[in-house]
Amino acid sequence: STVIRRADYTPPAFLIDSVALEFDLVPERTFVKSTMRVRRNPDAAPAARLDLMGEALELVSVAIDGAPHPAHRAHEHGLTVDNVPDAFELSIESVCKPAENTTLSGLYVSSGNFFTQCEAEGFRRITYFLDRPDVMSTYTVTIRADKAAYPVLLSNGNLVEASDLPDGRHAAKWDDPFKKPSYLFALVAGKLVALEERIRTSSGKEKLLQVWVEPHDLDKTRHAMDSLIDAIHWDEERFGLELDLDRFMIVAVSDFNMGAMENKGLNIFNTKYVLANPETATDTDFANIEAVVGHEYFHNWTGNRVTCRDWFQLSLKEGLTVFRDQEFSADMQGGATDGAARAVKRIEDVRVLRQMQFAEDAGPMAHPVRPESYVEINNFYTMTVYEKGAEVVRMYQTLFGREGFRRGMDLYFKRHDGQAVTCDDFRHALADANGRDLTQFERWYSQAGTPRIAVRTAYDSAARRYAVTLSQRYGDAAPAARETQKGPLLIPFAIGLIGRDGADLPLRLEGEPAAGGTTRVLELTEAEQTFTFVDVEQPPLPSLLRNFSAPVIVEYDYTNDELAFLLANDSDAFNRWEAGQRLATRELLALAERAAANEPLSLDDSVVAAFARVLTDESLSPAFRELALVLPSEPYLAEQMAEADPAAVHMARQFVRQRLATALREEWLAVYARHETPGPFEPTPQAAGHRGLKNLALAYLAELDDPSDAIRLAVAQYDSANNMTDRAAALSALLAASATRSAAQADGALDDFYRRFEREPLVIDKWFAMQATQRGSQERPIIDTVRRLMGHPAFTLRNPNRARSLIFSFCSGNPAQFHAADGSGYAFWADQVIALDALNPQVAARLARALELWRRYTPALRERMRAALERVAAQASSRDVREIVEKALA
Ligand code: B3K
Ligand code: ZN
Repeated sequence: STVIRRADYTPPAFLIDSVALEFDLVPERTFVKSTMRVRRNPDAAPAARLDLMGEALELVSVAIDGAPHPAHRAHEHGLTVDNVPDAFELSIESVCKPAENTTLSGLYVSSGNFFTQCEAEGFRRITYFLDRPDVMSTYTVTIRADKAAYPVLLSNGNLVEASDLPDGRHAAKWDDPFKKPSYLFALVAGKLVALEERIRTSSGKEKLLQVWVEPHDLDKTRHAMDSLIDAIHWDEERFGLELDLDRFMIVAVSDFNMGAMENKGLNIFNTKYVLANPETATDTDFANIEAVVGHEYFHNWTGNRVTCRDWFQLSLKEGLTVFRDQEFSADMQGGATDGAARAVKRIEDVRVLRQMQFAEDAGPMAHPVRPESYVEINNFYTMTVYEKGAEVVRMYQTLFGREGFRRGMDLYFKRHDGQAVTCDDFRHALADANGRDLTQFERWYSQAGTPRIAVRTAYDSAARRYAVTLSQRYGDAAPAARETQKGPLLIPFAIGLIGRDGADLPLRLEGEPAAGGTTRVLELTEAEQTFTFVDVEQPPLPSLLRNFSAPVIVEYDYTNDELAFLLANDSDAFNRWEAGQRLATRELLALAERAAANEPLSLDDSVVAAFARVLTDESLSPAFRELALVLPSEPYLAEQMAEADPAAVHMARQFVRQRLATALREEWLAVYARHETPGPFEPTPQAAGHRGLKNLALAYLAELDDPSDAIRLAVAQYDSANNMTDRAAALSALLAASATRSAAQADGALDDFYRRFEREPLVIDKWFAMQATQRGSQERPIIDTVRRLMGHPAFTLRNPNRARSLIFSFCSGNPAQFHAADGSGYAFWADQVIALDALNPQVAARLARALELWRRYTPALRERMRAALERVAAQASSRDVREIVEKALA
């Protein structure tokens, strides 16, 4: 397979200044005419011919300046046009086949309506083009279609004409005044209705906002609209960025490969990130919708107005836009100043980063934030590019403060509005706006792997000095990561010192005239460096990497008592949580080793006591307590073992859950009662916090040997719930309790849930996912349930959400069952990757990644995984899946 390398970038030989597209929409054969103004790129080496990309197209005709142009050749990857002048009008007619397009890339049909998805390289499946992000053009789009079947016709920008045609057809013409790369093109046609709002932006201009959905979903659009309005105002206030079009549209589609897409003025969303009302959506769904609506909207500036020169620069827009949506959600939850509320969002984000991105960095797909090469670009929409990329952007803000970061952003737009640029351009804008040399910081973009920072401390009571020595190294990184590593990083390391009474000590570094502040951002630039604090009255306890100031692993040997003290006292809410997680992780890993050796398990009372304090501390927010009381996940724990042993991890974690449930039974019951939220449903973060803590209590109570309390509470909660968070949590608790007891109640509730929500596909996805992730046993392996559900009439592989809800949920969300010793999970995985590959390579390649860490597992599992991987390598045909399994096996 062909490897594309960053080092090989060359500018395009031709530019396309404008495109006029005409569509005659027919599901089986859609006719497309494209008329382009083309000229030679003065900044590129002269080329003998014009090479356009094209895929799965039928060529009809080629003309230059109005005359047929026979000197052309269509081939598997596109169209070559010979004998072209320096500047000309190129017209191409072609046909594509939306109804048979199961890849959901390009133009396709979903529920009888037309949709497009062009990022990264889908536009070439619609028409022949220079389908690369550094070719930016203005677009006018004329859509013609049957009026009864497709009453709504949408594309980017402004509607400039609408008319009726003979034979029951009609036409609409759209004009997008902004130059854009082809990956931001969009078209939608079908039977859709919109929730509309008119708002005024900061400059006083009126804007039309629309959320388009199928008619039966109109009652689930309010939250998406509110989120959009909040996002528009937030970007004005925080970054001075205004909506630039007169109209902004969001369209929901149920068949979609990922979350959503930021097409200019016409965002297309997976229904999962648009549709919500209290009956169908959980608090998590509400929060995710706000985040994704924000994310896609923020792309209008970070991605669309300033775009990527090439796909290696993907994090330029994705890392930056994830950072922006994280800050948006934090501001919406906690305002700009409520540190404890902001910490909840930070904890959630770091948890994802550590569980998913750190794992990616430790395996065969490890790559820098700005990758050096790829086979299939769609495989590089990764945790590293998105989440680690967001951490890299956050570090600028940590180094320069909010004002300094804003100065950098302002300069970035001043220099690059309307351009396709690189990660270096962004870094230079931040550096220049703040008068800093950020040469060393470039390594964050080019080195893969997760840095480890070992911390040593020494207190000199006579001199009242406290020395903190930080040394950075990469661990035993995967080979893919190791070969990128060149030298030490610039690491902003936030630190505080805590006194015996639990209060922060004022900080004064050696050489400073006076003490100032209680948190310092140390700048670690060498392999090893010592920072000395002076006037330190008493031996302090260090609070390290506050607010997770860099995406690194901190190694420091706290005692259990010290961790309990930090959990109770640290003024940095993130580090309070972190202390609890460290404590739990250490105990759980020790227990997993014992479980693997068939030794008896026991849990230290001090650990139970530390958790009891959090559980009963009503001065802490419910949302924070919920996060602090959730044990580290099984995949995260397995990843910390020398050899991952999912069964042992599961045993250890279940043991601790049961111990905490039993030892604190009265406390869980009390918390459950205290945090019940009677009255009408409110989707606020506060109310969500109460629900979250209450439902966590229910989940712990379901772990008791005698789960009858949990069953009683869950049945009542299920029956009386006025929202999906409570109803789904009750059902989950019944499923969990059914592992020991209440199979009847669980089955009854499952049936009721299905019947109640039969017409709500997103809720039925939850129904599949809950069953795929439930705990199993020797007598009741969950793979049997999953196999049975594959035959359920509501199951289909063609809908990505549905495939994810059953198959991905099992393979990635139920590790103890998926990694069954007999290899049945792996065989199932291989079958499904191969089946999906024939329909939708992008979705198949995501599933293929479920086995990429196979070398990290115990020998028996490893061999069975290798066999499954080899079977997929032999049978998969797409570039997407081949890249994943070949890298895994290499
Ligand atoms: N930019 C899109 C992702 C496209 C993925 C293509 N395989 C959504 C987003 O990040 O906002
Ligand atoms: Zn994005």
